[in-house]
Amino acid sequence: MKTTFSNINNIAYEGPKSKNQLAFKHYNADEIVAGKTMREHLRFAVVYWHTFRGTGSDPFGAGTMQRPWDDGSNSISNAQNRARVAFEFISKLGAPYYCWHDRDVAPEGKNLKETNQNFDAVAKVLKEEQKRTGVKLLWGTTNAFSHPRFVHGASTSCNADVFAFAACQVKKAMEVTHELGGEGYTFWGGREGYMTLLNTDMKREQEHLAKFLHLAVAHKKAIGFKGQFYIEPKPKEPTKHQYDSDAAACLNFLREFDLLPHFKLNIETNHATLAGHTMQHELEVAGAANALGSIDANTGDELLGWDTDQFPTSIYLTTYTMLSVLKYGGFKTGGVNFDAKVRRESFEPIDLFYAHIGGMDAFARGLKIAAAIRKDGRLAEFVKNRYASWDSGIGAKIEAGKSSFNDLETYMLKKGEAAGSSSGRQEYLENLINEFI
Ligand code: XUL
Ligand code: CO
Repeated sequence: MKTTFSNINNIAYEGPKSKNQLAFKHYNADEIVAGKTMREHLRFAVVYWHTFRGTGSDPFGAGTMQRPWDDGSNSISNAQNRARVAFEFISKLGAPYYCWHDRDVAPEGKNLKETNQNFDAVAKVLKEEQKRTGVKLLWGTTNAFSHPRFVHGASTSCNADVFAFAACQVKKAMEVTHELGGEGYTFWGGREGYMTLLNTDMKREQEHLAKFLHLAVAHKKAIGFKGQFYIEPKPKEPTKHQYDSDAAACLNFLREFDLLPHFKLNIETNHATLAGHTMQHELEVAGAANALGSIDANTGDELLGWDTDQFPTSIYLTTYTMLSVLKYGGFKTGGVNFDAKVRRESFEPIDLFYAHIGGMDAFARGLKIAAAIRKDGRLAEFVKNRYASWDSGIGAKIEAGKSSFNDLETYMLKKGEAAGSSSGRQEYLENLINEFI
């Protein structure tokens, strides 16, 4: 096997004083934080697509990545060899999970039958490598957006044959996920949206999307796959408007079509930004609906307006993310999946290590800081006290559903004014967070 990782040892925890860029300074997998090991809290996953298929190309230039193990061909043997290299990387990094799209791991054949055979041939190696290294599949997904057949979308295509083809692809990818012991399956609606409403029957397309997801739920049951289904919100790119535009839109869609019990959300940082939200906002929307499933960890560039998928290094970002994750009970089936790519300029294989180590350390710090803020208790206490008027008297009566507009009028006519609100203390709270950063 041709690999360039042979000169790199397993990445070890060396502590915050270490100057070694090929060591963890904060991620200490076995260290207990808030009752669980960091490994159990964070459940890191490496993505196959950016990390092993990313070429570094952009709209203005060709690929730049040096990947000496990859012969650039679409052969099965190249795909199988790439899988072995991927597992060498993931296990040296010490990430417990990985994620793929069907088309990342195996090449498309000349028809569906051949494509499925290619997938099986590579899945066999994935299974061997999972067994050899202990690395597990966090979730699988389908690429139903790159091939020209998906020009008008997949399940929302105007062409019913495209819906059928995408269904076959999801069926197969779900079956392979099941075979590999995957803990979840993600639906990101690559081109499920529109470029212009002039040619789009939006109602019909959304009904088709719901029908598609119901068929997936039925197939899940049929094959006995127990993993969690996720929807990944994103507002735009590649289309002008994607139907799964943000957490709130996804939840509304799932509720409208009776799909909510079957899905949780996979929240991605850069998608939140594109939707005009913070990651924290999206996590809170999902968490409040008991639908926070997993996260795609990355970040955007504040001066670039697209999905740059950079590795997360901001401690504020990871702190706020982990505050929400811990608040809603931590990951069950989900995890911190690095849907992130090294920059086009960072083309050497070793950059893959630097990028992931940095992301893992940033999340380890976010976890420790969030746990410390929760243990300190002042933030939660402040929020609790802020709503104290709801814990007794008129507030408790309203919350218990025991009041009417007439009651409230009697109450307020007697009282005369709604006074007594206290300061929101944003600056005080921002300073409190900074005490821990
Ligand atoms: C696209 C994106 C996808 C999904 C899986 O922006 O995030 O890679 O995570 O299809
Ligand atoms: Co993603």
